[in-house]
Amino acid sequence: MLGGGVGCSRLAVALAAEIGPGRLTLIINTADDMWRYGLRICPDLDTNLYGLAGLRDEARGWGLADDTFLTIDQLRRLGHDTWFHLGDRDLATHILRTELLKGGLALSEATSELARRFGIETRLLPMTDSEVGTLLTMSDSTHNFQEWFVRLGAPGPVRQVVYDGLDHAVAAPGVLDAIADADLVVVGPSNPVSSIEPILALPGVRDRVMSRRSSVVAVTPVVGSVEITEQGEAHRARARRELMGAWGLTDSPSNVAALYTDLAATFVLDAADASVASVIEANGQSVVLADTIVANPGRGRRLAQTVLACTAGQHQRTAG
Ligand code: FO1
Repeated sequence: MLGGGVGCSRLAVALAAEIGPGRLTLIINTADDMWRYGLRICPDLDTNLYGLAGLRDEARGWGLADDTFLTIDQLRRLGHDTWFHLGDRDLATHILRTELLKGGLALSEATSELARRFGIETRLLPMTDSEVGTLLTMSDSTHNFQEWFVRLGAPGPVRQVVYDGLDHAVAAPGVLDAIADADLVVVGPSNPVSSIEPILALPGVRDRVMSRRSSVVAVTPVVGSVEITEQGEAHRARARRELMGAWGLTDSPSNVAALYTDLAATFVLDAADASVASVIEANGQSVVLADTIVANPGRGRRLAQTVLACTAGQHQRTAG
């Protein structure tokens, strides 16, 4: 599965439980990584690491459950602008990763070492070993992704999205082979602009996914017909709306499906949005309807089963 943070992670946990953790490979976006306090922070890798280890804070969707924020509080007392909240125990992950990187390991090697220490069997691959950033330009300022998303609260309008460093980046070892060898390739329910596109834009990745089109299923990150009540989800939806807007698109399931027409034969659409299924089908994709909001493990299991049924070619438009 290709993906980003919490949406991808929730489905990954369910997929790993269904097929066995050793049979799942995750190719994770690193274009919103950054250096902070001299530490390499990889939010999407961390979210998946903690999710698979059963340690993620479910309410926030990121960081470790039951973490404390004493260090960041003290930094604030000392007059530092602490807009990016690193938990005390979360810091251990960033310290260890940074030590491993400074010791000469590539990010992919440091990530598998972290995964081993967290007791994770699922293969967790960063999309690349190179440092890539996402720069968002507003009318009179440019920000890196975390600054825009966390510090500023994902404001609009965003005029331009640039993946800084992607020109010189290559896919991490194992990424292209994992896509070639998979029984099923899942484009996860992640932000198409900030999480999926940076992965696809790496040399060879888009072509490799396209070559597997009949075995590729994309899961919608957008549920248009259900009101969002959860604060974190609302924040992520606002960011997606702005970033889709930067691409000249409204944030709708059919627009996301259209981005993946050449890549994925099947699109998993939320059953609440069934009315747009025919629009997607007219574009040449099979639509599978499912409950895509993974609000609890039971719903995750059902979505994972629906996604996995796509391997068996059960492409029927039924609620999963
Ligand atoms: N998200 C926030 O909304 N506020 C934070 O202070 C914050 C800190 C943070 C620290 C470590 C980490 O791994 C993730 C963190 N996130 C935080 C989540 C992150 O900003 C985004 O959810 C992802 O980058 C988008 O996928």
